[in-house]
Amino acid sequence: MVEKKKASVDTASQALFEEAVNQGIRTAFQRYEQQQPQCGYGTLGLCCRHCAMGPCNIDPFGKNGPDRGVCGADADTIAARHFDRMIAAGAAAHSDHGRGVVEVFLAAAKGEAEGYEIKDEQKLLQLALDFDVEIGERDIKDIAIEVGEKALAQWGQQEGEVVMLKRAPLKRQKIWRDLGIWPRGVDREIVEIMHRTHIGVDEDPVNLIMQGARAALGDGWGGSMIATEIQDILFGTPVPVLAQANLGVLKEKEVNVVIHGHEPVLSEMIVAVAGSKEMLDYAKSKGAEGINLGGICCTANEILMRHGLPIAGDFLQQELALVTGAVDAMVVDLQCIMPGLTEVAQCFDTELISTEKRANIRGTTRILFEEDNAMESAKAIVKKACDAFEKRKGKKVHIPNEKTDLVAGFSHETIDYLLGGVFRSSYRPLNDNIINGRIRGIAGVVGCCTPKVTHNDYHVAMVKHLIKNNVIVLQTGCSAVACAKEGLMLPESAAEFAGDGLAEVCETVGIPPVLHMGSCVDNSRILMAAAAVVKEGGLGDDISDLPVAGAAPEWMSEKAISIGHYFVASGVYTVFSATWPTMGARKLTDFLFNGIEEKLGGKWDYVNDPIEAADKMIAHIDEKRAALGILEKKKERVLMDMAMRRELDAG
Ligand code: NFS
Ligand code: SF4
Repeated sequence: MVEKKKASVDTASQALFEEAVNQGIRTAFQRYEQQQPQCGYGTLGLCCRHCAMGPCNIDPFGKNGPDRGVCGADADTIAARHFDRMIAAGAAAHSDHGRGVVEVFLAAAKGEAEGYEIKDEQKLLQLALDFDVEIGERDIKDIAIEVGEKALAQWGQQEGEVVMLKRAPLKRQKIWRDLGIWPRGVDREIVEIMHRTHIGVDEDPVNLIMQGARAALGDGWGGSMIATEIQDILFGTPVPVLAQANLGVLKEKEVNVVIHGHEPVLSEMIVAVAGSKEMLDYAKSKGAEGINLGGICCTANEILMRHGLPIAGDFLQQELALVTGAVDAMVVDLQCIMPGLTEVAQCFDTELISTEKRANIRGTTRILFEEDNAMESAKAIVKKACDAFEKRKGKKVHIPNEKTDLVAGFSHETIDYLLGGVFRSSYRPLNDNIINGRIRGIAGVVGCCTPKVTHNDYHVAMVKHLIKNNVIVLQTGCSAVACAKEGLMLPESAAEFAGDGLAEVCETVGIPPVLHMGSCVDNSRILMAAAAVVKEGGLGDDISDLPVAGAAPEWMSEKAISIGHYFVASGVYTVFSATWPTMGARKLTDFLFNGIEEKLGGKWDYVNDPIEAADKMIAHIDEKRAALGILEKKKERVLMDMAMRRELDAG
């Protein structure tokens, strides 16, 4: 018998997974097993139900089964339409998040949202320049209102160009213009995908994928980037903070409030309220020693980056957090919230509170959250948690010991500042160290976790392999949480895990070899960093010239496909693992993995083994180094050093 794969490489998650099994509680891990075997047509991208003549399947072996749907669509058309709809959904999720943030910002600027204020004026002025808003002697409030209005208009813009893409290198901008894929408006490109993928509209896989690029660019350089910028303006641009990660951050004797989801407009208010004397007194009146906040999913990354609050866990740990029995309230807004949570919460005294009009989850307590009642909602939530604590007090809990220190807060600005120093912040030292070969290249490793592979295994293996080979790693999302738990986000980890060249740079600057850049909308920070490296000079004049690569080794969400596609459309070689959604469509897959590079300079790849995937990223990085004429430098210096060290080790 084949031995069953472990649920997780994270020992805290593995223990809680077993605890759930013992207690007869179902989580995503068991539900995944119950789904086996999963539909082969769906897995290969060969199932279409875009109209009621279907559902239609294509025979993946090209034998006696159908090679076309009822309407005549072939495998490549069907899979391309499906791929585009994933992009549309992902781009919509990020962008709708961005829109929500801009709405709160605008209300705050008008003085209609109590508790919110402008924290980063410098960044507001920067954004004002992007949007051609006059600064002069104007009042900061007036500038903010005009920036907010112009930013909001990006969603509904019908013609012209989404503004933020102008932050990309000029050569990249020309590629987008020449291909006709510069997004006109954030919403428009998403709607156009829905139209073009309706029965009987766009049949050509290449044409479909290029529209996918247009919508994805509207996400990465549009909706997501505006979300990041406005969040920084409202809540502060992240600077380095020390924090902890994993379920060991829960505290038996305190009221544990776990905030799960994505939009910081809610979590920021809860953070503000939970520290108030009023709430602490209330908690104490219920017998608790304090109020302890922790985050799950991207909300975790948001409150970590700006407040140093602990990360309780990643996507696959949301149910396991409840299995500890120690979570008094889990507050959710939207995205990546498993409906399975309610079933788990029912086994405990946990208050499951949903806060979003756009996302009702049956069986939760509804405390709707809007900008004009933010404070009261946050208070009501924390009080509910305290009440739940009173019920939980004295009962057995299963809080694991694991909690790992990490340093986070690496916004694009932080990197700029740390590398260049206070008087001349710049990316020059990074570029120089890439050119001289101490740093071989840069990898963005991002995305979700999925029960399709052992939880966190691929993230950790890939990132360790990359830094060992002197590739500095930038991270966001649940991938960042996985590596934080593993201890890779501490400056000390450079000496332990990184290759000699990278370790030397990290030690000199005092940074970890793996940099936490935030939530998934903050992948826009990685785009900004890439643009800054190009601008700094010496490494070509487009993102596609850089020795960089991207990956999402345990991806599962449609957002991840949108992110991957805007990386590809920005010129980056991007590798996914775990599964690939177009595998049954040969011509389409060949276009995504090869042909698309001719147009966009970046391309997709799928490699299931994380080490092999990392090796392909490194090979790509070396190819780019060779094209820049800097490959040899790396060889002389780093490989000799490593060989020498090996000799020493052997002796
Ligand atoms: Ni990103 Fe954040 Fe995690 Fe995946 Fe979900 S939380 S937006 S989608 S699962 S990384
Ligand atoms: Fe079948 Fe075509 Fe309808 Fe899809 S759109 S379900 S392939 S008939």
